[in-house]
Amino acid sequence: MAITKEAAQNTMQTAQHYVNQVYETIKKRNPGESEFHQATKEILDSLVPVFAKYPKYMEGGILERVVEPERFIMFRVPWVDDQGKVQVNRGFRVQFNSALGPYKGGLRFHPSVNASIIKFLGFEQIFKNSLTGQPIGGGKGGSDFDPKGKSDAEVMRFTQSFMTELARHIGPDTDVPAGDIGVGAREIGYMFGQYKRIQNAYHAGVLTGKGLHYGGSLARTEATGYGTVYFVAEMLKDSGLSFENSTVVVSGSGNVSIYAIEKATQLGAKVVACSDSSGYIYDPNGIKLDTVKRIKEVERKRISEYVKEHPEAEYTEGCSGIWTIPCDIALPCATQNEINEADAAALISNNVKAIGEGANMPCTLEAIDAFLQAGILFAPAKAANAGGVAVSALEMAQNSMRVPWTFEEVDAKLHTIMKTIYQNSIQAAEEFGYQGNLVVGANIAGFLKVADAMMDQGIV
Ligand code: NDP
Ligand code: 2IT
Repeated sequence: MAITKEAAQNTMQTAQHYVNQVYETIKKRNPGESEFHQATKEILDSLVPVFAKYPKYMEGGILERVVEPERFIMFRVPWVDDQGKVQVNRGFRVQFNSALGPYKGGLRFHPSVNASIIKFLGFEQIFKNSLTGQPIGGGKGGSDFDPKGKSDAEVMRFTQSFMTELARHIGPDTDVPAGDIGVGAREIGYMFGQYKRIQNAYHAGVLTGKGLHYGGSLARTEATGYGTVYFVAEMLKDSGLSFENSTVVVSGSGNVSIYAIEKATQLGAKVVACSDSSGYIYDPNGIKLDTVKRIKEVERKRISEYVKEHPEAEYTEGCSGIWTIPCDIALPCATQNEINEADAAALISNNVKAIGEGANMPCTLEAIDAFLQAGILFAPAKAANAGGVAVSALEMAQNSMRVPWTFEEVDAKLHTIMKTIYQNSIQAAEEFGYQGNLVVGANIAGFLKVADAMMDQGIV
């Protein structure tokens, strides 16, 4: 017995040593890329029990290959603003892993975009896409272009220039971009028009998140937010809890936030707060979503406008104060690292019961540890927000068949996919001795499928 225990300890040590070595190489090869380091660290650490149990995954350089993008593209995006001045932005596309299908992942337009952010998002996308069970590899892209304050004409000229370069790298069977922060239906429309013009062919499946009148899927707009709530509802159910009569705080007021608020409200929750990058609103009677939709989706204004119409609500400048509002369920749906250790402590001291990551990597590693230590239910991003890309894959399927499905059909498939991701993550966590830990479970379940496909396909 003692020998077996010692042997088990040795295999864990060997696995940990191997993972540490790979992580050191990542840091050396990608200096200063803190977001990429953070995303790889979380996944690598949770794979230690996999390498200990199945040493075959340490052979064949699976891990060394999976952390190195198959291709990283960076390009100049010149365009002319409304004053006639030449502007130059930087464009990116990381084609990270194609073991399971064409590269798939969104495009982000935000001034903070750089190589580190694109790589962290692309790396996460590999395992998220694997979890969906759909045939899609992992990719991501974007630009440091800031859509805020730009006219429609400027956004069109920028996106056309961006697509003029990107077009040569993508295709319905090669790489299929979609939206992310700063990229919604308007930008996808301009990009699709430019791609079609360059190719002189109607490749409907080259982009997802398209408008409904030219190949978009019903329920894609709602998919990420709805999917996050479906996933959290499954997690709550296992602990005898639900959204009904709960108080919810959602950060952000963009695509993911709006539809997370909508579904949580439909399930009987009261959502009392949401935000944008300037500040947050608190409405003790529950957020009026129609007002938020009009302000953010139509008028493209600041969330502070809300209190002009609803004087019972309060607006507070600055972002992180939102996590001091008492709630049962917190859904961070804005951006990376928006919940740090202090924010986590505030939520825990207010007796939060569950966290659902709608955004990508919204919690720091320290915040995640704090939630897990405190026994708070925690739904990690790559599982909880996978509904968006899952319905993107359903959009690709409909484009290939040239047959659209109804809203109800797509929504039902989304619901099933989210339940399956939850079950697979719970089971993987249990198999490897981390019962109830969805962070470890999702990482392992996502990794194993990619690793098996990579083994089958040889050293490429
Ligand atoms: P949107 O551009 O529609 O909305 C983003 C929201 O977050 C806005 O309210 C924005 O405020 C706020 N925000 C953005 N950056 C910051 C920042 N640095 N600090 C504070 N607030 C910020 O993007 P999405 O809703 O599409 O994306 C939100 C998150 O969800 C991202 O992490 C994205 O990667 C992730 N995600 C998106 C999916 C999708 O299908 N769209 C799928 C899966 C994940 P403001 O209006 O002031 O800019
Ligand atoms: O982070 C994400 O999963 C997305 N932005 C959606 C990607 C997609 O291809 O739909």
